Amino acid sequence: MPNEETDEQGEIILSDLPDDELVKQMHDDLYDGLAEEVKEGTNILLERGWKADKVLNEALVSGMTIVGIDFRDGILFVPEVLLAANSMKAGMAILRPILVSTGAKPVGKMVIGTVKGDIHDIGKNLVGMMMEGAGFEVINLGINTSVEKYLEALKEHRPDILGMSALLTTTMPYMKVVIDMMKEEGIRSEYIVMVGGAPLNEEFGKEIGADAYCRDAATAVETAKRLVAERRATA
Ligand code: B1M
Repeated sequence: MPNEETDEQGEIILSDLPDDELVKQMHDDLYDGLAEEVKEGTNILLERGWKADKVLNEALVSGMTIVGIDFRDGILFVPEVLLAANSMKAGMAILRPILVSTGAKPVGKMVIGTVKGDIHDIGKNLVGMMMEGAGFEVINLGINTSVEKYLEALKEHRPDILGMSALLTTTMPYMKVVIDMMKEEGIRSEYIVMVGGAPLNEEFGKEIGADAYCRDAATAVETAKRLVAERRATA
């Protein structure tokens, strides 16, 4: 028998759920890798007047945190996590135009990429999106970025900031490889270097010679604005 929130086939009708249950259902759908359902839920919350960053944090990022815990504990495996990641990206694609819409002229330029050996890109893309939303021009180099590719991009685009992301303890040392090569080439002081990713911390950022470690996308935006303003004031 269908109840108030299910249809004839017993499927849940997302639009009939109150906000809190819809968010929980979206966490389940993300966990199960159901991209269409995650997209539908994202649209429903926006139609109900939710701000894009609230949908992002409460429905998508929190859902991915649950996936991360079960991945760590060996309950979920790579194929399932890939499906979950794709569902998250499907929701993010809807939020992207809203998060980045800004008529202002660029307040600065950033080149960002996930370091060599690492294919995690959700957090890096989120940082890129939020930076664009704050008025920065962002050149996204993608994943598995070699030192050569970073340096080429710096020469080609002449950004204010180089952003690097790493999600693995085995790939985070590569950030130092890039910074050391910038020093070797005598170009380190021309750029602000910002780093981020779940296994990093403030101390690691200092140790490798970055200008800032950013724990999340919002911190990255605040830090970028502050450091660019400081640099321009002393130029
Ligand atoms: Co992977 N993975 N994964 N994974 N994965 C982690 C990172 C892990 C913590 C899971 C776990 O064990 N709990 C673990 C790493 C352990 C460690 O080294 N400490 C892990 C592992 C082990 C692996 C593999 C080795 C698994 C295997 O093959 N056995 C493998 C590695 C592949 C490789 O890269 N070579 C692997 C593969 C994968 C998938 C492909 C299945 C998939 C990635 C899909 C994709 O990205 N397109 C995946 C996923 C999805 C995860 C988890 C579950 C989620 C990551 C994520 O997207 N988080 C992750 C567990 C976790 O982190 N809880 C895990 C959501 C995102 C919004 O947050 O990326 O932290 P985050 O970004 C934040 C901040 O960190 C910060 O701002 C972002 C937004 O607020 N930030 C920056 C990030 N980058 C920044 C750059 C900046 C500033 C801020 O620059 C200025």
